Amino acid sequence: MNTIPRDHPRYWSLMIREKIVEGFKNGVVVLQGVIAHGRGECFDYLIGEETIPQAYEAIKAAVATLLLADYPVISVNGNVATLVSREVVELSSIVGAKIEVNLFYRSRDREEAIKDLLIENGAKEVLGVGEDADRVIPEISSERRRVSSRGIYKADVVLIPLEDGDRAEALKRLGKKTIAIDLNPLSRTSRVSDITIVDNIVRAMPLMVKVAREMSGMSRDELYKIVQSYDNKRILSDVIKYIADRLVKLAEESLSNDI
Ligand code: PTJ
Repeated sequence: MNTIPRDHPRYWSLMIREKIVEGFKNGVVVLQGVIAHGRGECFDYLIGEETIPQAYEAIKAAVATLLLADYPVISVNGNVATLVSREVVELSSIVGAKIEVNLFYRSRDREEAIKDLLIENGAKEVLGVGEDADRVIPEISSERRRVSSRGIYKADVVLIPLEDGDRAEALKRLGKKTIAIDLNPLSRTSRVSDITIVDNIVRAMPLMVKVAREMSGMSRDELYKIVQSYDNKRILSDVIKYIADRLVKLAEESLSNDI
């Protein structure tokens, strides 16, 4: 990993890039994942590289949904594994979710590398690797269609960070509740999901772990109330307005700026 000077104004962003590059070198992240990260960075700039109130509201609804679920599953791809394996394991143990590897660019080597990384970070069981991906989601042609009968296939709620739109739609058709983490509020995944957390996964996942710890003592009634009052269409619309307002403000500020 390259050393980034701590006092560099974009230290954190550059460190995250280094993690993605390291994941690529270790065979966890695919080259297309490096590009996808760049798209994410662009949207992160637009929201101001912080967890905005709409994302926080979505996180609370997501955690409540996971805590209420009968059979929740967290779907993990290469980018997710390299950035937040530890948090995936922590969240899964608090909400009682299974962890399943699910890849767009599937290869046996990548499945194993991601499983190893999750196990290194404390996972006891990782589904969706090799023969365990024994079911197929109908109507999807990508490798994302392969799922485990003990995992996503059986799940009532699936957390799908950095997902592609096709599978997000297919999971909905199968009657699953989906929770997306996606910096792009305009993506198909964001629009078809029941709950969309528009935030960088490196901020969203640690926050989900914290919120899950806080909410794990709540009664089912309290959790239901949080889920029932949540409206994803309103949240997405508010996120887009948030970005638009922020850009207008920045444009006005730039007029009075000397640089
Ligand atoms: O590991 P694989 O083989 O499953 O492949 C993973 C990628 C990410 C390459 C694959 O799922 C893919 O092509 O995804 P998309 O369709 O590019 O969608 C990824 C979405 O995640 C985009 O909307 C990005 O803006 C968003 N995104 C990228 N980085 C982050 C992010 N969202 C939250 N946090 C990020 N760090």
